[in-house]
Amino acid sequence: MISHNTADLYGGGLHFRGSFPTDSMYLITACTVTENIATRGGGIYCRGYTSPSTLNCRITNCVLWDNSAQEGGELLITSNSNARVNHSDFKGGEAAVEVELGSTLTWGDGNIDADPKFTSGPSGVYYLGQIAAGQPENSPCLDTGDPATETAGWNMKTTRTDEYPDTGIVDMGYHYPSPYCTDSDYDDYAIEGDICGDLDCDDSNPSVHPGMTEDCTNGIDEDCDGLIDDADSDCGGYFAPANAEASMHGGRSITTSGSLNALALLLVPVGVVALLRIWRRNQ
Ligand SMILES: [Ca+2]
Ligand SMILES: [Ca+2]
Ligand SMILES: [Ca+2]
Ligand SMILES: [Ca+2]
Repeated sequence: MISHNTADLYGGGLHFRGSFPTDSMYLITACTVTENIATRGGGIYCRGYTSPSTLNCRITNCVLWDNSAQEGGELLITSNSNARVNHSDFKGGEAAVEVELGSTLTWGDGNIDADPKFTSGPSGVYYLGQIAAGQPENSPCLDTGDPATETAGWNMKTTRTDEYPDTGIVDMGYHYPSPYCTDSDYDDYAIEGDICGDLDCDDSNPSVHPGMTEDCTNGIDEDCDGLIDDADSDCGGYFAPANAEASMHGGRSITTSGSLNALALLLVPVGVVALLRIWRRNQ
């Protein structure tokens, strides 16, 4: 949420600048940038460095509304900048973006130019109007973000005044925290699961959540599927069937696959020695 800032010259809300010789990439997602003022680039100012384009500004799932400037009220791209906008709500649409000095604008899919119908709620004034939360009409920003956006993180935050989390396709614009979802380790997964997305099985460890890859050697179930290290199919799941079979036959519960392995190593040589003895006796 970036609002009510003023810059004398460039970028009332945000000012991105290219570097040399390394290309720069800025990705701005699910932001609301509103009521900022500058001389150039009221909402966002993207400036490259040298030719060819060195700066890439990517704006997705955002609302840019009611920013103002003498040039480029919502967005100004200049000096070999290379910007791309998709699934965002821009006041004035593509025509309101100022493009100059060797810069390019890619106006991608899903952009709209429609009043976002901001409404006041428990934590601010930029919630999105929604009939389901008690407002008279729906904001055009509901469920109109990029469908390819990962839901983790957004589905435990909210654009609704009743603070119910964002479900389905991500909404455009800033998402406020939702009291329905608890995420103490800030890894974008909550302990409630259900409407808050996939369940975080350890909310004190940001390296443990359903989006992690299982480390096969550390005794921790980091991807929260209930299976640890070798038992997890991500690690081959090699010993899992043996454990399942022992349990099916009413054997004592074997908790570690390592103990099965050790037992096999012990029994195989004993069996071979016994067979050798029988063979010698019969010679
Ligand atoms: Ca968490
Ligand atoms: Ca966690
Ligand atoms: Ca592990
Ligand atoms: Ca696991």
